[in-house]
Amino acid sequence: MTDLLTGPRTVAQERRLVTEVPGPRSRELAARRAAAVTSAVGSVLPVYVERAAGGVVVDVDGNSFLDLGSGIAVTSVGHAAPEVVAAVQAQVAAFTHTCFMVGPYEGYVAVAEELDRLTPGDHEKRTALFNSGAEAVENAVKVARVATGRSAVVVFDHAYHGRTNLTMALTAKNKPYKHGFGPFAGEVYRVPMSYPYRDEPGMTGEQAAARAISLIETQIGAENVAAVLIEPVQGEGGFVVPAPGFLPALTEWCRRSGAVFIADEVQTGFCRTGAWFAAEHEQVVPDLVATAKGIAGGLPLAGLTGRAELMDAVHTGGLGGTYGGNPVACAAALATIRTMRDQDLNGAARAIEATMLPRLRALQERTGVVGDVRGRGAMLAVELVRPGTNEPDAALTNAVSRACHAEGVITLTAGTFGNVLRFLPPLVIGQDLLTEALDVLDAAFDAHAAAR
Ligand code: PLZ
Repeated sequence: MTDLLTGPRTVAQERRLVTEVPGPRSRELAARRAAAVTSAVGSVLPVYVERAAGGVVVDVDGNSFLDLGSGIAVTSVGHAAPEVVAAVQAQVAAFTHTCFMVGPYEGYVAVAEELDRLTPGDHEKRTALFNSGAEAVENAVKVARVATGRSAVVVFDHAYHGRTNLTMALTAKNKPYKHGFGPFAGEVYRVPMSYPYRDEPGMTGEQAAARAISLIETQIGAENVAAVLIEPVQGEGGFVVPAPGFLPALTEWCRRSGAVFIADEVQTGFCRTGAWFAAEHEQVVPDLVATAKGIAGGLPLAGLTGRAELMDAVHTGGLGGTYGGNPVACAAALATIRTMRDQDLNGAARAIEATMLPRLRALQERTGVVGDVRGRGAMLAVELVRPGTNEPDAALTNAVSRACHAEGVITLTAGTFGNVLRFLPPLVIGQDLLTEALDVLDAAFDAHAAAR
């Protein structure tokens, strides 16, 4: 068992419950929160966090949780990764902010160089930096519209792209993301996703693409489409991996039609799926790539990277923001990317898949409530259904997830129907911890699935 040194105290890489969950200090904070924080913002865990390192999160009562969520695919490099902590500390001491639009600095340029190098394709690229995934996606749409002179944006069933006004329109699911918040931005058109578990059996990726393209051509018109925007593996929508051939067929259609193909790699990017970007699994080269989350080890940063002729089509001053590419976040990103390279975290993601997939498949065999096991690398999920059917079982999904929390394992749910249990461990989590977390998951299923 390794202990990670993070400042004045170490965080043992172990699961350890020393109080009930939530403990007394967490309950106290929950009461203060209820009186001070709007109930419109929810939290998955019933405990409040005091420290975290590597693959472990410690709460204010001293309970240690194994993390299978990474703060929604953010701390891929591990909590408080030593290289990231050191880079952030050095940058904070040097300067925290000038605004890149006022006084530029090297960190921003260096992150752009990395993104231009790492994103798929060896064409000439340019990058702009922002604060959040939603902001990167919004700016992708702005760039595509200026570059094409067209306005329509095509998105997919089950898509998630953010909570701002434009990205709410791009996001599919009503509750909790959109309900009551309209009217939404116009010129957004939704077409069917390739969802192998729920599509007609045997439907190929090419057939699913043809289904979407037919709608685009008849209902929007190819010549009106500025962009086709897609998550190569859907995140909040339930880790839906499209059938092979779907993404290549869509990119090919975009090339032919003069539309911009935008990959939203906010959740899938930065080694999460065992590649720097999920588009690589099918040799897809997007015109624009939106990134965030895993890019900066927990500091808020987002990127938009793409073909130089598209990114430079926008007038100077057309893109920006006060904090976009903040120097502390850029320092964190450079250290994160260096660590991912040095520690081969793509290999680590594939090793996590090799450990987890057989266990999840065994769970499917054993319990009869797992309709589908899917994902790539360290982005894996099970879709829960009533035995013998494909009817979503959101209640069971929540019960299993909460049972994991009570036993010291952080799990997250997802999916249009709320019936997907998803796993996004920090890529540095030890194999021993991963195995222990899977044992806890097994027990949670045994306790709750039997009654179905
Ligand atoms: N695109 C593919 O996954 C964020 C959202 C959690 P921001 N996903 C987590 C929630 O309920 O708000 C996400 C994503 C994809 C865009 C976004 C948006 O990224 O950094 O949250 O704006």
